[in-house]
Amino acid sequence: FTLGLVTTSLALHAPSQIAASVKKYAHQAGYQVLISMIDEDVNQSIQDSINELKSQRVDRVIINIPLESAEAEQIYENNHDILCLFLDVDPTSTVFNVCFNPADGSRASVEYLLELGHREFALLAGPEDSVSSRLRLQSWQETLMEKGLQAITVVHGDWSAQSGYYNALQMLRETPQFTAMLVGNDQMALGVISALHQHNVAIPQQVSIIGYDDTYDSAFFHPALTTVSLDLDLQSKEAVERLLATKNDVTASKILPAKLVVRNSTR
Ligand code: IPT
Repeated sequence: FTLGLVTTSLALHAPSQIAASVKKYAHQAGYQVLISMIDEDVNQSIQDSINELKSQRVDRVIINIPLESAEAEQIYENNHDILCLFLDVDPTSTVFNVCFNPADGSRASVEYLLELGHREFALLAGPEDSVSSRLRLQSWQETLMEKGLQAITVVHGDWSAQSGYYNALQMLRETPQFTAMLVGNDQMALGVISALHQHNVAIPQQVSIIGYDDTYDSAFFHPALTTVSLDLDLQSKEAVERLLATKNDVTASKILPAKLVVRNSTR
């Protein structure tokens, strides 16, 4: 038995952790995993990947590509001969999915920083064309707005440490008055930490930083990163179980919680 995984770049920590866990749980269930990696979220190449997997007699596929609800529904419509489960869509979309609540952890991180007394916020979101990135940003902004606050700057990176580094340098040049930064993922936070260290900005004494993901490395950043923890292993487990348990297209989606983990990058 073979299960398919169509995934975004495995150079990113979260998708590579997901791929490792999908493989682990599929193996436990007696399934092999065929992985097809896509770099750009172009609809056509996702279909190419799916076709490739179909030609290898795969009939159940996990799709970890950031997709708008309409795009995911289109993929579902075009592939009635296989069962697709999506990992990176809006959890309220109608397609079969196992996704994280994009609001709970984002909200908790803003509230935590507000409790610590922060008022000057810089927001470093992920790419604009990623639905999870947009929903995280939206929750940060809504939570600030409820307190009558607004971020002093909002910029977008591409999830990489390098983009975190360069965006942080830009913020230091243009809007250096921030005392707290919310970052869309831990890899970008790693780059931010590096830029701040270089400019002798002390973390957390001068600037607090909260990341997002809590991948395996995040506790070993310097300082150890306060972040929103996504249980990617659990997401993979739920996805494999639900995909394999499904009979006659009776699909049960699931929303997983995300929670703030406080370490040493905030005060
Ligand atoms: C999401 C990660 O949070 C982010 O860091 C980045 O790796 C992105 O994936 C890549 O698409 S996790 C996803 C299951 C929402």
